[in-house]
Amino acid sequence: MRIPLLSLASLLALLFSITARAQPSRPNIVFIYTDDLGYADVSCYGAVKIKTPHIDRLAASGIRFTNAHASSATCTPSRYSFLTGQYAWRRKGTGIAPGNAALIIDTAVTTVPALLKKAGYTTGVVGKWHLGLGGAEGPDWNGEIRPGPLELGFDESFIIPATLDRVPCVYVENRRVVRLDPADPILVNYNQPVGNWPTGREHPELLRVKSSHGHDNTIINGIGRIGYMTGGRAALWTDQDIADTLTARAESFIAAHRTEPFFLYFATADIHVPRDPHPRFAGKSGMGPRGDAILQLDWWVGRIMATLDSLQLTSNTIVIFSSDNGPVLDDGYQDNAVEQQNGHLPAGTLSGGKYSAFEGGTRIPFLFSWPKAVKPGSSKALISQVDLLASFAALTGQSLSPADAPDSFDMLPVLLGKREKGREDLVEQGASLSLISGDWKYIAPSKGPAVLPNVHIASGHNEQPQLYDLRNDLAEKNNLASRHPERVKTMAARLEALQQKGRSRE
Ligand code: NG6
Ligand code: CA
Repeated sequence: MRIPLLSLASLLALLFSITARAQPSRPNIVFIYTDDLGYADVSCYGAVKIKTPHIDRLAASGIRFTNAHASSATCTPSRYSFLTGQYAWRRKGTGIAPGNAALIIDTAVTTVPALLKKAGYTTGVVGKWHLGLGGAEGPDWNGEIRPGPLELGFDESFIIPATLDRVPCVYVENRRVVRLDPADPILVNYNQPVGNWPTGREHPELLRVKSSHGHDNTIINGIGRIGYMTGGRAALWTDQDIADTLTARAESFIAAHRTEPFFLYFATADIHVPRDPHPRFAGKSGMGPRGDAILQLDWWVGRIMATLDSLQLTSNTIVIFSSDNGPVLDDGYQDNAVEQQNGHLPAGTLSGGKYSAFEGGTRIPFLFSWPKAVKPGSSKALISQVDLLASFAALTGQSLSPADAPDSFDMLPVLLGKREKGREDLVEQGASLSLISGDWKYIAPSKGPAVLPNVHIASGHNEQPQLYDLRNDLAEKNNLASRHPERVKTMAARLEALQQKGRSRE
């Protein structure tokens, strides 16, 4: 039988389209990971006192998740979990890292960038790192700083080593401190003063921003920091320019790799303390520096989106926007965040915030935009940033070995808006460990103050077990543990089993 030429061509076209669809897809991925941004700090999650049009644009073009979580209520463990797909509480040494800590991630484990690199992605990190650098001795600030991001699968790296409020206040590009003059070596110490630069404790008169608690060691740019440093004068960052510097770096990474699939982990410095935004944002929110930092953050997002637009990459780029933990007003500087709150509720109706076991600690904004493949909407599915690794593996057609990302579940269908059901359950790490299972949340008993000193945040500590019905009591006001002893027992046993097993994925 002779097949007419035209139908042969259409048959081939059909076959081609089937194979093309079966291929794993390789959209670009930009993960915008903000610092200390609360669930309701942006207008698309209910803020009314502040407007965040660029972040709202991502919500309008993608899926807005209302039950998404950072895996911890502080920075280092959340970032650890995102990059490794393992709950940080499984590993010692993953608490808030000092600025001279050694790298806390084992270079042998599968990380998000290493996984994506295997799928042909060019990978880059720009922004806050806070996962330690260097071997057991910590980083050699004056030499080659390794291991670090490049040993974990990033092709390029331009980072703030720890936090804005921790020394050394310098950028590290790949394995070197940027603009370091070898004649002026950097010395860092977290236990005792080094050199003779003034400290906030001894010279409060030199401070532009006074400390409210801590932050009274070496003064850099008129701000007292955590830790002591001296040297590296030419390498010091200028706080008010950090947003511009990092955004320019992120933009040039995108532009340089526009013709290949790329993954950019863009970890913003905003809105962590010290909040010292560029003068063009200062005073603009009417809510003090914390609000101004939110405006600056929104601006960064706008710049990234404009870059993608101008390179015609928006349609096939996944942009994920999220935060590493919940909000805090006074995190150690007298910057009027409390006085100028102006009725704004950073965590909305949730209780607690940063450091807390309540939902305010880990329930965060999470937007997933991929115009080419995802219809806009919202989702109540339970998901965590720890799931991104397994989801990216699915996206790029890779399978995980049992040792990889032990707490990460493939949530790709949920992220793409094709499935409503998220995880069965999730462990949250705040002042205590909690388990969310369906509508229920169990907080394991723990000792500690009910309200955290200095930051004035409800901790969630309680020596008795706590059980909340999140469907009717998202604010976790009504402890139902004594009414449902069986449920408490089951959930406590499940949490215990997850701890014992060392993994969540079968
Ligand atoms: C705390 C700091 C706080 C912040 C936090 C880490 C004091 C008194 N408080 O110890 O300011 O730096 O650590 O924040 O020093 S995180 O978002 O990086 O986890
Ligand atoms: Ca943080």
